Amino acid sequence: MSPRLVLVLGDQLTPTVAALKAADRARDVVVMAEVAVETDYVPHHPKKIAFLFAAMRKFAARLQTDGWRVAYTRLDDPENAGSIGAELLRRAEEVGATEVLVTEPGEWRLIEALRDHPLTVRLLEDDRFICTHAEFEAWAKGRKALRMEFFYREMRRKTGLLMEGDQPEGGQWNYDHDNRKGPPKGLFGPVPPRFDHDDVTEEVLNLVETRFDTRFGNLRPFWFATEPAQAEPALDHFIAHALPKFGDYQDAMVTGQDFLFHSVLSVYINAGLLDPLEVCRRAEAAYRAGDAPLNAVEGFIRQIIGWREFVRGVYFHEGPDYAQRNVLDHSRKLPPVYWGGETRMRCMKEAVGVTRREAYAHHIQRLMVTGNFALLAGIDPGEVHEWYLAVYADAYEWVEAPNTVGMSQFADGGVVGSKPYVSSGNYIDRMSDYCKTCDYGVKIKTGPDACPFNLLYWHFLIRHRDRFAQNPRMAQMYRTWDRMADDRRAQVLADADALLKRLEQGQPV
Ligand code: FAD
Ligand code: DLZ
Ligand code: SF4
Repeated sequence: MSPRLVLVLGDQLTPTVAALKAADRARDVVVMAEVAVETDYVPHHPKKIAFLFAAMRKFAARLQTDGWRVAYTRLDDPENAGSIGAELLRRAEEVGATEVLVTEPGEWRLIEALRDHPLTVRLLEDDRFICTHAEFEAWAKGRKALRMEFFYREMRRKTGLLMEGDQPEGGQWNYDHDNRKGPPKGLFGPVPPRFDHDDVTEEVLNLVETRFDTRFGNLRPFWFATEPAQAEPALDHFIAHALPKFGDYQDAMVTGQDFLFHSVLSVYINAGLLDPLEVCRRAEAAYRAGDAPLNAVEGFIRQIIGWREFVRGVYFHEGPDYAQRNVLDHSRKLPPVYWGGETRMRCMKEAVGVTRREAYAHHIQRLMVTGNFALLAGIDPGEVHEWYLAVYADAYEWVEAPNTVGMSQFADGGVVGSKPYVSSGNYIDRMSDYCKTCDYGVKIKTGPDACPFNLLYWHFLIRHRDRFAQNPRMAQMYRTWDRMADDRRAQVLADADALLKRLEQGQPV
């Protein structure tokens, strides 16, 4: 019998991934490839590329030790055909294969390329998720709106996590009302463990340094785990040191504290180095042992079996055009501040700064600083989407697009969230210490020193009044606007227009 090719992509680094389970190690050849099309379709952060290549190389070595025949192509291999599709053709000819087994990729772009491929490609559902496509479709069928909260309850029932029979632990499904504390002075969180470079990682770092030296993002210091034997201690560290306060300070932002009580595990979970269900079971065990409170553990588990599974369901349910949606018709270009350009805004400087250094920012920085600003300023959601996909080490379209295009930019018209996540500077002031050292005044509402969020917040609400005025959760804001004096309203809108003009001209704000 002729061999088949078994394609393993950079985020499929799990020994039991569907394509490997379906393959025969005595017959088939595993194909893994570092290719320019994947590194360049958006300008991925150098740390992300280094993480993926180091983890891919180690995974390939492990498969070989386990008896698999692996055809691995390095980026600088002179034979490198440059894309996943072309690499499959080259390897097929080499070994005489006509058929490919592949676990369904997490991006429509790649799914479509594989469906159109001249070889016979068998796409297998990725079963590393808790909810199958069929289960999500059955849940979504006939619903007027898809809401994470109701989906999440199904996932609690399915997994049995934090359940007492058929009831939620503690009597409530969601403890979010305990989870919105602003940061007290001097709050600091544990630093995630840092891993030394071995020879494999060092070789990858040298390659990435040479090939991607002009890209946005610092390659070094590089400290990510690149194999399960490192990712597991990172999980242990989170459970022991950060989980107990995860809930309380989930929304907090503190200057110089890049991680606070966040897990920094998405990069490992999404690439397949950690199993999401196992991560949740570890968190639940900490609760049962009395080592972490319910609000923290429920909040953490909800992010994984709730939000993570929900956004994946939405991505596949909505179809290949999802990332191009733009219902608010926003068209401004992404301003240079997102690429580290000069700014007077402390919050943007902090959020973009950690992104540049670590290929990471936590959820509230992504949602309520960089995301909020882009939405208020009317930036083209396609550009915003490409930015998030490029700069975060955990970003693949299945998870990034619903979070960006949906949750953050409302460009899907309310599929992911029932209202846009917008706020004035007041929210950022409450949840962070940023405003204390900002050149703008968070309490200033008009004029050159007014916080840009204060100006743009009203501008956004007014330009989209037709769409949002009837939303019961937003009606109060329109009443506040209508009660303002006419001259004040005119001043706010004129100052906001001037700010937007400066953005359009590429001037710093
Ligand atoms: P923690 O705060 O410790 O949360 C625990 C885990 O829950 C995470 O590791 C992650 O697996 C999961 N999780 C939490 N929130 C979400 C969410 N909204 N959607 C999916 N999973 C979630 N997450 C990504 O994994 N990849 C992305 O490309 C991505 N892009 C985002 C873009 C925007 C605009 C926004 C607002 C959010 C995005 N998120 C993305 C969700 C979230 O911000 C990250 O999962 C989280 O910041 C990762 O850091 P952490 O591991 O420390 O998370
Ligand atoms: C993100 C990424 C990058 C930068 N490079 C590669 C690569 O060289 N080879 C590969 O197999 N995968 C890579 N990836 C991940 C894919 O682009 C894609 O995002 C995921 O496989 C989608 O599930
Ligand atoms: Fe950001 Fe406004 Fe606060 Fe400055 S004042 S840090 S711009 S929210």
